[in-house]
Amino acid sequence: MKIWVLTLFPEMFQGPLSTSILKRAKEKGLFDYQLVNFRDFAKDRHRTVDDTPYGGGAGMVLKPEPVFAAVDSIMAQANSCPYRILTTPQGEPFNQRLAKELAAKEELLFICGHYEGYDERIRSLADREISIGDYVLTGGELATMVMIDAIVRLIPGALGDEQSAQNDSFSEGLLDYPQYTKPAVFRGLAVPEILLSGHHARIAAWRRRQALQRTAERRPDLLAKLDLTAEEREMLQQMGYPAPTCEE
Ligand code: 6GU
Repeated sequence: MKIWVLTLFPEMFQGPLSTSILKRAKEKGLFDYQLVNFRDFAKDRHRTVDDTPYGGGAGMVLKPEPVFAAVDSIMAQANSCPYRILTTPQGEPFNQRLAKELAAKEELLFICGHYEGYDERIRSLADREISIGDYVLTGGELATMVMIDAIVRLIPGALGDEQSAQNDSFSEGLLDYPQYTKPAVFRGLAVPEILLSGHHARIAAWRRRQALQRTAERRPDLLAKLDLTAEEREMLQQMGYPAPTCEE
């Protein structure tokens, strides 16, 4: 996978992209990235990227010309046609399903919005407008890094253990079950007996039950979207959670 990032602040990306899983994924050749500063595409002497809004009002707005010129340049260099994402708090909410969808693309281009906003015509450059949550960031850079992290770890081979991405919270629409490691008792807190039993089928059933319970307690909104088996509905009922039904 190739990831292009259009940003006024390429230096912000150095930490996350050169650490841990992302660093290793790049070293393994699983993905590559290129940071492009669209200020380099501003034509005037002062390399201006923003201007005052038509119609008045506070703040500055990103100008279309440097962003369009930068996207043109990237499209000319790209191998395939990158799937273009515009970061904006007004976008579609990012989630694990979207991360999986984007992880299957050959080439991505993130356009990081900044300042108080951008000229509306910039939106026409994007295939998708995405937000990472209902709060306002000073720019799209952190949102882009969050998305790159969630996407790249899903590329086969990026995580050491192929199982671990499948067991993630949300991968099946459920939160994760609780995990423990040694010691068996720590400060009086014991690891659940079942996990020490070596009984794989019972452990799997316990984990499923824990994941269901956790999701019911913390994220009933997720539970409502699941295709539960009759047995799982029964299990939830016994734990005191009303069997959720999906009313279309
Ligand atoms: Cl993608 N951009 C900005 N500026 N703020 C956000 C966001 C994106 N997602 C949530 N808040």
